[in-house]
Amino acid sequence: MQSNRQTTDPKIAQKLHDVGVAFHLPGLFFSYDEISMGNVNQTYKVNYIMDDGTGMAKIKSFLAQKLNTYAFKQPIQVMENIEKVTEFIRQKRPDGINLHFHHTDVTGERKTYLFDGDDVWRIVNYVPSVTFDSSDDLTIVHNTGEAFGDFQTVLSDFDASQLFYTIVDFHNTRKRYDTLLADIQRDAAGRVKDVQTEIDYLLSVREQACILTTLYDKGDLPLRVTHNDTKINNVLFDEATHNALVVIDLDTVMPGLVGYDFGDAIRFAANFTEEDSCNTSKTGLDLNTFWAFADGFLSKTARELTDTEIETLGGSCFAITCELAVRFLNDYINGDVYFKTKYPEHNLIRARCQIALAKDMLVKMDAMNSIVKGCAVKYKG
Ligand code: GN1
Ligand code: MG
Repeated sequence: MQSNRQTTDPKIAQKLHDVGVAFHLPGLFFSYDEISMGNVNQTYKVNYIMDDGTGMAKIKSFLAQKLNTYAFKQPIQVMENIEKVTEFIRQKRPDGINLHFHHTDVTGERKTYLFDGDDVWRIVNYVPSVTFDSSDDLTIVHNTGEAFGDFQTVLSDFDASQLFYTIVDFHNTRKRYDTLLADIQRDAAGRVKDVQTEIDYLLSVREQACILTTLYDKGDLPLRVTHNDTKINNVLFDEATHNALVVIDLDTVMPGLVGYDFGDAIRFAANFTEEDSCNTSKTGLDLNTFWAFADGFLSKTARELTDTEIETLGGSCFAITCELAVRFLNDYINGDVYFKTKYPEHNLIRARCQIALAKDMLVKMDAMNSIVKGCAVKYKG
């Protein structure tokens, strides 16, 4: 579940207050909670008191986010993508729960971002909800699969050429490997000598891990509009019914392959352990969770997917898991410059956990492929 940390740092409070003024948030700023979810951006729930229209006070909250401009070098392009995509979804689903990004008019122009000299900020509506980092409840997992499948379906007629590549080659596994190899040569933090086992494993499975990149380069997989960061905690659920409400974290919505979304979701949700567990003897793929997600996802997408796309969904889980192992290991080697870390070996532990998961996926690949095939037949015929 999402964990919020109650803090009262006066500097942060002042900054959030000022950001709220720039975005014309109504009412009186009175408190904030730091939301500790997410490995890249910094998120705060900001709470305002205002008149409820009858002279009584009510509390209304918003989410303020500071974008990580190390990860997102072109934050304006990120916000332009998000504005286009959220507007498109709102027009198609006017009655659904949607994300609304607030505007400034600091320079006479309405913008969904504020550059305050150091950082880029944005404000989005707060949706009362609950999130999950994992779930044993297969209905919740199924709902997550439906939500990400539906996200892709609703954007299937969105013109992908309108979107910037907010992080170029984000899921280009082969380029991720190339970067790892270059950074091993640089050895900026002097850590390569400690991670030879991990490097050796990842290089030994390189071609299998690059399956999506290879098939795309051959022209065998179509480009779609994908979310690209399909962790289960990027879906908001109704607190009471646990129905999925809305998909969040649209920073990486870009043209992509269906396997990116399917593979990343499984890597995160169907692992017996958290993605940064140091107890890798417990790490592995839970086939029940896999089935629940696959059934939900394919119930929304199977009719649109090509046979080749469906055939590569199982392999895409292995690909994206290895890709994340490469990225975590790469960041460890570089001295932890990209992902937020809680302790010095955090990225190495994450990489080891992804490697353990990838190994278990290979053992279970036949079962994964059979489940995908069964779901596809059920929904596609
Ligand atoms: C980052 O921001 P967050 O926590 O949703 C990362 C993803 C990784 C994930 C691993 C822009 O996602 O690619 O899969 O951490 N996002 C970016 O937890 O790099
Ligand atoms: Mg993200």
